[in-house]
Amino acid sequence: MFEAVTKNRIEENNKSFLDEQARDYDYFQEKLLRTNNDINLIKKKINNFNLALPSWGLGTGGTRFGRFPGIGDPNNIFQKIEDSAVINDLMGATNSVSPHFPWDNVDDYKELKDYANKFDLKFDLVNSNTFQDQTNQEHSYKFGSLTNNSKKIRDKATEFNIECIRKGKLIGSKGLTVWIGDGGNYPGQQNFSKSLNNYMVSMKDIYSNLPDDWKILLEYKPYEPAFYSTVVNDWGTSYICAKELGQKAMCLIDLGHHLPNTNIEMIVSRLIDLKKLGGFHFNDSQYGDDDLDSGSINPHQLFLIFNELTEEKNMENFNKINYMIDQSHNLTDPIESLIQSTNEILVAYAKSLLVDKAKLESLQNDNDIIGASNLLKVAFNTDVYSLLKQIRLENHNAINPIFTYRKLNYKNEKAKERKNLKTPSPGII
Ligand code: AFD
Ligand code: MN
Ligand code: MN
Repeated sequence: MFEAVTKNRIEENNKSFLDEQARDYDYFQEKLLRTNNDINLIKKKINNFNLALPSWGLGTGGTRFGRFPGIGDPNNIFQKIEDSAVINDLMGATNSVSPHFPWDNVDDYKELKDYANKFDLKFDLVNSNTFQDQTNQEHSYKFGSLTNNSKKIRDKATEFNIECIRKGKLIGSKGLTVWIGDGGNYPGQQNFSKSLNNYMVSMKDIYSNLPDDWKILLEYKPYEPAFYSTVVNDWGTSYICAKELGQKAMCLIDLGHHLPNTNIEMIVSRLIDLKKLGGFHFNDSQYGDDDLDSGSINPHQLFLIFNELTEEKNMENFNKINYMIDQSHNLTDPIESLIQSTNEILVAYAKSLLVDKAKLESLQNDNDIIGASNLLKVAFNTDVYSLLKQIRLENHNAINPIFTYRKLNYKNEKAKERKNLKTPSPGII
């Protein structure tokens, strides 16, 4: 750590916040003393939490209407690693990056691994892109990839996923996330049963190439780019497929991949009990797969999700789940959005740890609805900013990361060496 932003630089900028922080944290500590909470245990849990950054979230995103690249945008995976290191040095909570192939293809994967290690970063799950054609691609994914009617195209998509596993092994990853854009726009276009069957045949092939210590995560999505039907449309479908594939296959919940008003925290609980919750893609949304910054629209939902994850019986497996951000930053500097989102996710986690679970259970048993609801509300309304700032201060990270980041003038400096390429980049997919 501190290869991208030096400790000195951070400590220098922390100085002006030390006084205020001491007072705020005193108050927080005093407040916690009045409850059953062990502050050191909470700190330890937060310190052990790791969130992966999406390589594709580091460049400016866009919508299908256009894209407005930011100043000093990274142009390749090496520059994205550098930007990720800035975030991790300031926040201390995101020590891994999740790459997307072929977007992050390089000539030498050992070099890539070493480069990331230099910044104290590792690689999280790898992602395969079969929802887009590459230049001069011979067999098109226009009508689907792993579920295409043509065996040739299905095989090509399958082989590509196997290639992602090979690349992932070289950079020390331990899993593959599969999201496909396959589906249809018109009733009658696709046979629901046949396409899901094709998916299973392709996935079984991919699964058989998975190393023993790897997992494969199945990401579902109800619509987009297909607007009438998608092949892996919901958590039930994803669960059935994961179950049939075997132990290493798990489900991935992307918060934006639900229809409005879906009770996502209940899906979390169901998948945990079914032993198939493998990972998250955090983001926020107002309407659909908006890929907005985590906690920017509905922080309460995020809190309720963590409240399920931190139930006593679930804590044992809490850190086995792969937590990741999956956002598209169309208007903001991605580094700032990712800092802010990381903080919001940690806020939700910290607040969920304040819920007295035993008390909640007894209130539920007594059918004390107001009591139970209030218990959650008190935790949700507790200001945990000073706790998170304290953790960062103790770890030599930034008390106020956005402030420190702005002082670095980082993107303007990078703009001198990074060309402002007008290449298309993922937007809201
Ligand atoms: C998609 C999915 C998936 C995919 C990403 C690519 O959420 O995780 O890898 O966007 O941009 O919507
Ligand atoms: Mn996703
Ligand atoms: Mn998405």
